[in-house]
Amino acid sequence: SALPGGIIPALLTPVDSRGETLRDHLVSLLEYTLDCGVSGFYVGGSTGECFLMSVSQREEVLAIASETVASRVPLIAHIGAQNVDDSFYLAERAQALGYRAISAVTPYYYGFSFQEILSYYQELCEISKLPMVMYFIPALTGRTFTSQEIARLAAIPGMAGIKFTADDLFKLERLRGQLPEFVMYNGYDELLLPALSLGVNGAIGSTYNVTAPLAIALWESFREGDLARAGHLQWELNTIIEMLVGNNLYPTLKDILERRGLGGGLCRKPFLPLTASQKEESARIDAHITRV
Ligand code: NAY
Repeated sequence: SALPGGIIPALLTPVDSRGETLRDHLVSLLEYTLDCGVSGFYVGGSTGECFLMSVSQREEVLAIASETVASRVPLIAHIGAQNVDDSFYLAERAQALGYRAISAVTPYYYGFSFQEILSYYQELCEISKLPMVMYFIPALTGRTFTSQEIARLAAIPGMAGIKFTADDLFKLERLRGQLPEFVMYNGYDELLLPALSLGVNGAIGSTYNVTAPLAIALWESFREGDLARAGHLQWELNTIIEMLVGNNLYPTLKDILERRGLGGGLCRKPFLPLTASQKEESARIDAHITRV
């Protein structure tokens, strides 16, 4: 039924030095963020390192998340893959595992035509009973779309929403007005408050794995009309995000979880472990978050 709104972490995948998923660490991260009051999880996206994983590793993470969360909040499975058969397979698994929705990154690398991308989503939406959230991240796919093209994709039966990971807020605003029923998720945590003011339904982001209480407080301040407090919280969050992004984002998020005793583990290759000086910076960032 309904897609979740509110603050939704793009779930990290803790792994060991051989790239195997650390189940206990993943469970701790899920329980910790649930305690913070998040509204759902986006499982197996960019932050989950899906493009560095085998299909069976991705399936395993989808299964651990659904078993652990056990319907306490809705889950969205990112099933996009370069091999279409893998996407179809993961979409089926997501449905069997009780996911609320599937999501797929827009096909990338080969410079596909709009028609090719349209038929990719049409086919996925036909084979899956779950609603689809298209994952728009032009900075990483190298493929952007006009708001007219996004509106055509939104008209596919079963296409229920978009994860808008772009900083073109004019485009976001135009889409919001054009597609009042379409579920829109903000994808750049840096822009949470401006995106909220333009009417997004929720926010999916990597940094919420370690800043969920602050992001939820921002969300609630906005809802209560306390824009001064919401603006202050965005400023606090952006100071943290700037530090995180400057220190190698995903390994730093995981290192912070390790420091909190939640076990973030490592990232898959070719990500490198943090250097000694990056670890010192990570400790400073964690201390800073705790102070805010
Ligand atoms: C994903 O699929 O995990 C996401 O895209 C979540 C959105 C994040 N984008 C990426 C590429 O990591 O949270 C953002 C982003 O990390 C954050 O805004 C810092 O720039």
